[in-house]
Amino acid sequence: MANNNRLRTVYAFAREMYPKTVKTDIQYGTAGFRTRATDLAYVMYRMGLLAVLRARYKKAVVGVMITASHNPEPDNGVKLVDPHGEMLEQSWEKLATRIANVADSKLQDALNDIIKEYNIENMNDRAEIVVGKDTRPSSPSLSKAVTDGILAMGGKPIDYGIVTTPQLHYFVMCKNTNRAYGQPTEEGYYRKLINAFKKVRGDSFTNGNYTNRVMYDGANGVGAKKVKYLKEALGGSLIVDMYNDEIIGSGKLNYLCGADFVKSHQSFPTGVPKEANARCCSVDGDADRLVYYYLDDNGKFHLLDGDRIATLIAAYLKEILLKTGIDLNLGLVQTAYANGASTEYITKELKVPVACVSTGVKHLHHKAQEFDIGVYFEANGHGTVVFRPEAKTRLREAFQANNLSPDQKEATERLLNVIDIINETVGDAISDMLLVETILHSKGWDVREWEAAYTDYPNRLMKVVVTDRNVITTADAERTCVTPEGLQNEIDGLVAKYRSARAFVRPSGTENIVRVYAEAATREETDKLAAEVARKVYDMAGGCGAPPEVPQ
Ligand code: NG1
Ligand code: ZN
Repeated sequence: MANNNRLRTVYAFAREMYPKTVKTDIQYGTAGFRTRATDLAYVMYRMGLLAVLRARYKKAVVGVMITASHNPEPDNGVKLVDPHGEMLEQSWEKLATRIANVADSKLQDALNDIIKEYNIENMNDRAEIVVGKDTRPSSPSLSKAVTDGILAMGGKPIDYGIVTTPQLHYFVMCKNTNRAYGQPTEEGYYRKLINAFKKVRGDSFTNGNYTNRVMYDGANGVGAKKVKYLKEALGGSLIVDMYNDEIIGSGKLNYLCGADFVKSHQSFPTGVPKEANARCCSVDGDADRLVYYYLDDNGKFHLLDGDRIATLIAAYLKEILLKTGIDLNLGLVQTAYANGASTEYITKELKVPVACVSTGVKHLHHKAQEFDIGVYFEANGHGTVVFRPEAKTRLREAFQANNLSPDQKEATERLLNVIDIINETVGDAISDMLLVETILHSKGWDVREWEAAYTDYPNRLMKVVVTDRNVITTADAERTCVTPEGLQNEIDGLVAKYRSARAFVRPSGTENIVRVYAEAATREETDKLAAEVARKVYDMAGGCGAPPEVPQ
């Protein structure tokens, strides 16, 4: 009975304040719901409702983040965060899609179905829901819609205001581990990361060719806002020169800057001074992606993307692990978008096992958890390191026991501190930057020495607009195209014409397009292969608009 009253209130709110305004269906994709902010109020309200059911079902705190990451300012989006700070479990993504799309009059029934299916009995629990948002002008009103949904369902919203996506994941994890992971406050987050960073760095801020200054492109978003606090707390240990930190609502969020722009255009962002060989980095609009880059003496742009960050971290962790003498296994997880040269370097030079999984952080995160220490990165700069809880316990116990040599003890202490620099819940641009800076400092490397590990194969990413992207299905971590029938054969034939070539196609999970990726020995061959594959997709998978042009 109490349930029915509750759900009647939920429906009344929905009808009066957050009516469904869009007829077409929306899908919980790779990164939650993402579309024009003006179309999202009812979706936000409904995600507030669902978050409370999820929290009651898991008997834990869950999170809701309002952001559209690297998308332009008029867009916004929402994603749910599970109790250990991970992305929402896949089976609930389907429920999210269902709840977002039912008619107002069917909302009550749809919620009741979930309550019954998952046997959610504690409908009076004031489940805590942690809410955060990025700097978009649309975020405050959308956050209010989420909060209204939480309240209507009888939950307790905890509003963290403007935070980065990874900060929100961290807060959820802290709350559910009874603060063992850290204090669930922004101050607690900075304190944990910076204390560990300073301990590893010690008193000497420079080393060899490493200088303690980095040029930071904040994408005019939350990543810029938050680094202001970080800068102060870092003191002289790392000087972060900040650029692209325009105020909220300037319309410049992610515009010609930020990690996605730098990676996908493979070019220098606007707003950052062009200084030869200066180490620069960019974050995206919610600060969960990071890429590094520099301009050489001739003004040529060099990108150090997620693959480079992953290899740097894996090599460093392998080295310390060896010094500790503690037998833990280390692995690296990539997607098919990882540059082939990075995969060869990791397997052949570093001799670290590599796994390849489908696009989307949840796939990488889960695979990485199969190792004692799992490093994962998407080429676009989203990634982190996860440590198996037993592995952390073994390191702590070994450190406390008195049977390690001084070198082993030093290495174990260092590794334990490095773990605290890392946000294990999800890729975190701020934490990843502190980790990269720690490693470069420890190696005494400038950005060119970091880049010297291997040479990327030229690569090209293209988009093909088709009527229905779902006609493309794939297997083998997206590297083989299963349908339309015959397309993979055609791709194989094209790839065979070029040296050291590779290409694959897959439907995007965030845009209504098919993505084409190609790699080959030279830039010309790569561009030609990518265009030829794109043309095949256009011809065989229902392309629309102008066909992709193939260079002769
Ligand atoms: P889709 O649109 O499914 O390719 C893109 C990125 C993913 C991931 C998501 C979420 C590429 C090729 N794809 O997914 O890696 O970051 O966005 O933001 O970069
Ligand atoms: Zn992002």
